[in-house]
Amino acid sequence: MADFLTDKPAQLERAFLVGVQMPGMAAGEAAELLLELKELVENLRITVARTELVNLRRATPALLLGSGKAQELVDLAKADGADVIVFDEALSPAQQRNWEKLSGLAVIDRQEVILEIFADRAHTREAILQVALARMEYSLPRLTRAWTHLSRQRGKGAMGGEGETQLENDRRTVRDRITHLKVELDSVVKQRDVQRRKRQRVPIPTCAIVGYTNAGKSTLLNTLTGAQVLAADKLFATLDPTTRQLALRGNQKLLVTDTVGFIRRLPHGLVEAFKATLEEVVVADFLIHVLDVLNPNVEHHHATTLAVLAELGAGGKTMVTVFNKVDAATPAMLSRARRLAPDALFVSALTRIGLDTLEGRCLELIAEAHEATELLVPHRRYDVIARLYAVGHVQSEEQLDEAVRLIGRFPATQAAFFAPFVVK
Ligand SMILES: Nc1nc2c(ncn2[C@@H]2O[C@H](COP(=O)(O)OP(=O)(O)OP(=O)(O)O)[C@@H](O)[C@H]2O)c(=O)[nH]1
Ligand SMILES: [Mg+2]
Repeated sequence: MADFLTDKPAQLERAFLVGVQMPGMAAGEAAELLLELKELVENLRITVARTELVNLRRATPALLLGSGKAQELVDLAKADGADVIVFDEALSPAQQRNWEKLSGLAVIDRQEVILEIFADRAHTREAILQVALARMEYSLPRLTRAWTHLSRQRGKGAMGGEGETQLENDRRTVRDRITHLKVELDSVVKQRDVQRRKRQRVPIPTCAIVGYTNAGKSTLLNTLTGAQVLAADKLFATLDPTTRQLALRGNQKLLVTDTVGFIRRLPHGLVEAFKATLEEVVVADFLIHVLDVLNPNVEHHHATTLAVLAELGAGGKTMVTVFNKVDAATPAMLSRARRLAPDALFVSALTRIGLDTLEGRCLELIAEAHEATELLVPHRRYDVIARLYAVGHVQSEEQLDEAVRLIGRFPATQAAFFAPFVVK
């Protein structure tokens, strides 16, 4: 199949960004989103020539904006030598097509930019398949636009009968590929399931680190567990979940999973495609929500993460909220954060500030989930005691004449094993 879906953005070099303050949007929100769009576009190594913020009173079906305003923007973009116009608002396939016709430039929206970054970052088979699927579904209704590009490349005229046939063929190819990708993805997901079930046979409590992209999730996992996940000052550095074991006080073990970052206006197709990966979030015993205390949009990041979690069906999960990067924060940033989430902890994943407190909080959550139980284990059943130390948490151990008296906790899945020794 033609590579017009993957090649195009790689050729683009200078972008003209348009933010739209839509009716009903909070004041300044579009400006903030536009700044974030600039960062996203620069993450694709595309130079941003200019950003323009448009106040819109009523959206139009053809171009979203009025035609006078549209022409004005096209002139500006051309004067800047831009080869692509990027909208922060989602454009319908027809609007995108109309803009391309009007400007003769490539026209994309935030969703496509995010898809491109994900494609750029995907390295494992599962991530590559997930991103490919999301991109195919995004491009299916937009193929007419791609055909315009193709026909120009091939030096053909405007759409005729031949173009329509070609379009039909392209659509069929894309649909076939979507079906194919889904089947492949299914088998990868099954493998992951097998791995997870293997892990669950040794039932250690689990938690997932979630949060906005670039908050410091991977850095936190690395510092806590000595893992070596790539942590970098770029958006969506992590696409694949990594799980590592953390040994808390009293030899309480905890499995910690780092996950893909969230962002505002995350393409719905991506959330869908990454649902399997994000299963780790849904099955975790509790979540650590990491926020970048330095970021001026931290309130929006907080809300976005909660919204995506709700969409994943993980809205009601027990959660520790953590403001990261306090090593570089000003007092004003700290008090703002405290207002946003009064119960939150303040840490620096980089310099280890507050990590002992975080580990203590994790211990409390594990304790709340599994109540302490009294057990009497005969001396000869040393295996039972060893297992309690391995999969649970022992608060106290007392040697009696005929048995060992233990106060401790174990996961519910192990209840049957320990039941004969539990003191009623
Ligand atoms: N000053 C400071 N910087 C930090 C801290 N923790 C992380 N960072 C920096 O923040 C940037 C992003 O860190 P990551 O750990 O990659 O962030 P992430 O949340 O995993 O990001 P994605 O995988 O892109 O979602 C990196 O440049 C880190 O060095 C911290 O405690 N203090
Ligand atoms: Mg990461």
